[in-house]
Amino acid sequence: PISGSEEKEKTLAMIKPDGLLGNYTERIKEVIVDYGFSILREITAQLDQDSASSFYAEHSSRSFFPSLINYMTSCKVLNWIFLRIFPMPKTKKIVAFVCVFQAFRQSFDSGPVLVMVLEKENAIADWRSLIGPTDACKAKITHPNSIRAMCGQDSEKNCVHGSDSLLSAQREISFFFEDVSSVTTHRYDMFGSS
Ligand code: RTP
Ligand code: MG
Repeated sequence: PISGSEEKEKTLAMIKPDGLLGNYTERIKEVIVDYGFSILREITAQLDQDSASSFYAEHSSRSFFPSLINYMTSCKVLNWIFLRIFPMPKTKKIVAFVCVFQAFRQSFDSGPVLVMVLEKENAIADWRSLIGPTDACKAKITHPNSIRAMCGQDSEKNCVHGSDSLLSAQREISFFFEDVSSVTTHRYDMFGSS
């Protein structure tokens, strides 16, 4: 039998667009290393509508889904809107400018994400507890030492992601990394049954 204490678990961590834009990457990585995680792999990715929707597929029926997808992707409709404003009559133009303003705000909120595979014993639960609750406003009160309290803004722009179960970790790691299996132990390796 394989002893649990020798197992090292992997989880998927992500620094979301607000975290990258806010220059929190180095601070978050310091916390990661201080807490004994190894950063096995990392990539910067620009999620598009399809990839973000697929990554967060479990939330596709939630009311916050469209907003979540906008937050996680950069705005490609900006040019499209601009090209259509000039021929418009006055009232339509005003509406259009409001849309452009929103799109600008959106494009500043969004951008690439930094995706990492973290490894340690109990990595999934430990990373979740380190990032804190989903709502960064609440995190600032109830979990002031959490990463979301440090860098997040609200219930959506909460700076970081963490897999919430072994199944999610497996799915999410293989979403970004083809060649990383989600749980390894030296013993598994020794017996050749990774
Ligand atoms: P994550 O998956 O990103 O690690 O976050 P989580 O488990 O703490 O929260 P989850 O329920 O899985 O929600 C995924 C992401 O959707 C956005 N969200 N917005 N406006 C809202 O009420 C709301 N609720 C969730 C957040 O960005 C959340 O991290
Ligand atoms: Mg989640």
